[in-house]
Amino acid sequence: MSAPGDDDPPLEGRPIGRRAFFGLVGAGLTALAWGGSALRGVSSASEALPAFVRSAVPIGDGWRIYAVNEPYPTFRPATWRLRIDGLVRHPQSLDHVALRALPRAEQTPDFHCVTGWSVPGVHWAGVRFADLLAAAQPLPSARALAFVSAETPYVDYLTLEQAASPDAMLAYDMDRAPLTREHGAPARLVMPRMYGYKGVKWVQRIVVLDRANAGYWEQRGYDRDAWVGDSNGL
Ligand SMILES: Nc1nc2c(c(=O)[nH]1)N[C@H]1C(S)=C(S)[C@@H](COP(=O)(O)O)O[C@H]1N2
Ligand SMILES: [Mo]
Repeated sequence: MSAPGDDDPPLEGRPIGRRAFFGLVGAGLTALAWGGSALRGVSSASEALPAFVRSAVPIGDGWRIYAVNEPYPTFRPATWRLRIDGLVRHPQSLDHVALRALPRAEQTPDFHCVTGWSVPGVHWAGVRFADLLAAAQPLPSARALAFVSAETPYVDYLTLEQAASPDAMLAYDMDRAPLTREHGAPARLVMPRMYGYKGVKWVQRIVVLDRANAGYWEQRGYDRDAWVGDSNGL
C-alpha cells in the first residue's frame, strides 16, 4: 500500500437499515432503493501495462490495484468453486454458473481506499448475502462471516448484521463486465460504506463463524470495520 493520504474522503452515512439477518425476505431486500447506473470503460492503456507497473501507479480511471502476494490468483472457470462452510447445516460448493444463477443485485456506490484515493460511481452486480447463504442454512450460533481470498493470507470478516445490510454483496461484475483478474475475478466482497480493505478480492471460501476476527489490514493497524470517514487512516 502507498503512504496514507492526508485528505480522507468526507464522512458518509453511518450504517443504515440493520435488521435481523435471517428474518429478511426477498421483497424487503429488493424494495430498497439502489443507486443509479454509471457506465465506465476500462482504460485500455492501463490494461496493456505489465502487472508490476499497474500495482505501482494509478491505472487511469482512479483505481490502484492492490495485492499482498503476487502473482494474482487465476480464475479457471472449469474448476473454480466458492465454498460456503463452517457453522452451516448444508455446506455449499458453487461453481460460477450457480453463483450467477442466484438472485442478482446491483448498485453504484463510490469506492474509497483508506489511503486517500476514491473512484466515484462504480457499478457492481452480484449476490446479497441473504440469498447467497440461504441454501447453506447458517446455524443459530452463527454470528459472522470470514471471506477467504485465493490470495493467501488475505482474509477479512463481517458480522452477520453487517453482511445483512442492503449494500453488502459478493460482486461478480464491475462496471457491467465480469471482474477482471486484477480486480478479483471471479468474486469480491463489496461493502461500500467501509474502506476498500474490507473488500476481499478473489474470494474462494466463506466460512460462517460464531464471531468476527481482525482482517488482514486490521491486524496490521487499521481500524476494525473501518466505516468510511471513521478510520484512523494510519
Ligand atoms: N485479496 C486481496 N484483496 C484486497 C486487497 C489485497 O491486497 N488483496 N487490497 C484491498 C484494498 S486495501 C483495496 S483499497 C482494494 C483495492 O481494490 P482494487 O485492487 O480492485 O483497486 O482491494 C482490497 N482487497
Ligand atoms: Mo485500500
